[in-house]
Amino acid sequence: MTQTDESELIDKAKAVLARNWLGASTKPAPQLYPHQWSWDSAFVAIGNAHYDQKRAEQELTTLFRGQWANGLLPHILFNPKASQYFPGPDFWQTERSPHASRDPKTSGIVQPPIHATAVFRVYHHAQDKRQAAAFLAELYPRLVAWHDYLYRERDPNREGLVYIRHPWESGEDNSPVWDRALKRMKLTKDMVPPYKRADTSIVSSKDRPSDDDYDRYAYLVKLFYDRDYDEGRIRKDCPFLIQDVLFNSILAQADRDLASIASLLGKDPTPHHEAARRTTEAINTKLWSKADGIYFDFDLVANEKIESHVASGFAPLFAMAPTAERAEEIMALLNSRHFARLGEHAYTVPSYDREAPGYSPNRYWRGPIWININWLLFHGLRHYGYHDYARRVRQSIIELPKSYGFYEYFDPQAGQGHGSDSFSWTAALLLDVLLEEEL
Ligand code: 2M8
Repeated sequence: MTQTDESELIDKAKAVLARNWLGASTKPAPQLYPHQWSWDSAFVAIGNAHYDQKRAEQELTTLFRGQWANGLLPHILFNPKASQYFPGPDFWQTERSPHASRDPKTSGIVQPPIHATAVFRVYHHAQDKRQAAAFLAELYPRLVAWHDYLYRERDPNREGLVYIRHPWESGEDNSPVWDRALKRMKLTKDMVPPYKRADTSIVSSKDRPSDDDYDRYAYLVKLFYDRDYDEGRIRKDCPFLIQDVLFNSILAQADRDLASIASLLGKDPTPHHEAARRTTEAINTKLWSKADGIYFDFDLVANEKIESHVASGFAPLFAMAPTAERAEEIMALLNSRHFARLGEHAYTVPSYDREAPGYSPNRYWRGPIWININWLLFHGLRHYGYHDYARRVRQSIIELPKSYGFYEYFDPQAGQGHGSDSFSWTAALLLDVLLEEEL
């Protein structure tokens, strides 16, 4: 890529983020996602950090305004000016919880906890370190409360692994990993609260989850508000409780970044290092499959591993969990016809095994490439010294939006974009890899 091409691409990516700016935070996409989403905002801040410190900080401080009194960081902060999204604030009924934020209104579930990592990166890139230190001091107690919430409420057996209780909490909503748990829910009409989808009038229904899945998503939300968002009661009755590889890998790295933040503030980093150690150890002991060379989620209701080959099963690389020997076993599967072989003409990394039944190059989280998963794997691969593969993943992060537009996800063979155009984290993470030093 020439310098001119590169600076044009950078300008285009910045324009996507500028277009999606809501005044104090960034929406993930112009129409499909009109509110503030939790992990999207963290990725956006990681991109912004390279050229607009103030905006990067504001993105995250705005997000934490929606934090609940018990530490829960909600997955959506609702934009009162936008109504075209299901489920909106009325559906969530979070006012039933004594802990919920009243203003802004929020959802009642969470998303992968990449926030401490984002906060640390914003500090790292800051030009004005005094301002950035004040930002760290403001967010540190909130991040601590967030991680405390996860370990206190979502890890009842103190295993070091936290559970998710809704596919939306994974961030990978329509992943095949949830299929069995969702099918297990036998629903009758009266169990599903009335609702109307908004997504399929904006993007193709071929790319999105099915109506049956949406019934289950809605049913779970009802189960939460019927129990006033009391985690003990939810845990007792919820048919969907899963220890997710991606969520816990992100948490382990975030614990480490929280430790770095604590040290910068002159506080004791030890508890955060200890949390990271316990979580990585539990990922390695409970979630690893030696036979397959990948990590599997664990279903706490069925008490079994979910043996599905998804790209986020490689996410422990990002958490630096595997030994070097285990990383070799992972590479044997990643660098194969199941995902993407080095030297073969395909973009990396498809979200689902290309040889698995149900693989689709265009259906939401069932095969297409997602830039955020690529970004996590890129960092993991680089850490383990797989530079050729890491370079290839980095190239996909750049090439796909450059050739096909700033889409939400991409076909691994054809490259074509799907879902929403002008998608924020695609732009933000492209900016991050372009503006970071070259490999
Ligand atoms: C998608 O999820 C939302 C629900 O949270 C949806 O489908 O309506 C996911 O890709 C999720 O990871 C992402 O944060 C969100 C906004 O980009 O969209």
